Amino acid sequence: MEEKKGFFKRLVEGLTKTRNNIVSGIDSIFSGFSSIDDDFYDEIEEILIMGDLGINATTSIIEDLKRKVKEQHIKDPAECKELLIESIKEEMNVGETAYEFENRTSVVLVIGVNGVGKTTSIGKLAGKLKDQGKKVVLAAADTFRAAAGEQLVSWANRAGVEIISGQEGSDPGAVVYDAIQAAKARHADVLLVDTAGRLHNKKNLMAELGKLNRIIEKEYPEAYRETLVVLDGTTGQNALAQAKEFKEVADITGIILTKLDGTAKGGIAVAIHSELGIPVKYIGVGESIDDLQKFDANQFVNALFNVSQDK
Ligand SMILES: Nc1nc2c(ncn2[C@@H]2O[C@H](COP(=O)(O)OP(=O)(O)OP(=O)(O)O)[C@@H](O)[C@H]2O)c(=O)[nH]1
Ligand SMILES: [Mg+2]
Repeated sequence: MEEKKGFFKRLVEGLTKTRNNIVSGIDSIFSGFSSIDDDFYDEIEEILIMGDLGINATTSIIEDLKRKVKEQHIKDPAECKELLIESIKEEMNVGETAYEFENRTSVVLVIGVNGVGKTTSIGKLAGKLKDQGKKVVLAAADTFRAAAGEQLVSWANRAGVEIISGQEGSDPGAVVYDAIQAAKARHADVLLVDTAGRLHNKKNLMAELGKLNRIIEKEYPEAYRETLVVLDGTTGQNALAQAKEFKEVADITGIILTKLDGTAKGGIAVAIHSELGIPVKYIGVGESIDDLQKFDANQFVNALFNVSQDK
């Protein structure tokens, strides 16, 4: 229980900027309007769009809110807050968000553009899994620059897990191959693969991912597969655009949304669910090893509106 409290508090703190951006505006609408009319809905709509929830999600949330207001014969704008929170939660419901790979022998491929937080997220995830008693191996398949490998080595040390690296400039496929052999030999539970984030054009990205996927399929067919795209939450709509591009070339199974602690654009998590139907599985709310959390839409929206986690 104690741990859970700390966990929710971290999330609430991490989302401070987003909350200030969305919620203070919303609250002033709820208290500023004396009746529920088109202007009232327009103002809410504007706040949600400014909060990076995206046009699709916002439109659908407002429609849902209107329907609820009508059905329940609500007259007082102040009563709409609970309904709005409910509508946002429903918008994010994309079915069961699976963490199946955590309990299987699995390979997790982590992809994303430059600097979004791939390596950091892998380090945090490794620490999390290790704490659950899992045996974790990291593959430093970002061989593009030496510093990338060193960065992952220091995360491996921090998390207390093994790492397989290659020389700078060596073939990422060879690193993945070696890492699979190591994972098998050591009976590892989860193999986390870090990849290079240099801006790929679509063709290169497809070729590279195709190659890694073939190696994994051939050498480790029994492994459960997970492909996570890391997105930098501070980039708002840009993150959404990146996710769309990755979705076109890879079978993405989930999103890690990072840097939510430093941004007012946390609403993008809603847009990703709503527009892509891909679950956000983890969120980064800081730079330390404990700052990666499983994403829970219910908890996220509660933290966003600073309402108690029991709701
Ligand atoms: N505040 C904050 N910073 C983060 C978070 N996740 C990552 N960072 C920081 O973002 C920067 C880039 O993180 P990396 O993990 O190196 O990103 P990357 O995607 O591996 O980058 P490349 O390998 O260069 O493509 C680092 O300074 C991290 O500390 C987060 O959740 N919150
Ligand atoms: Mg990296």
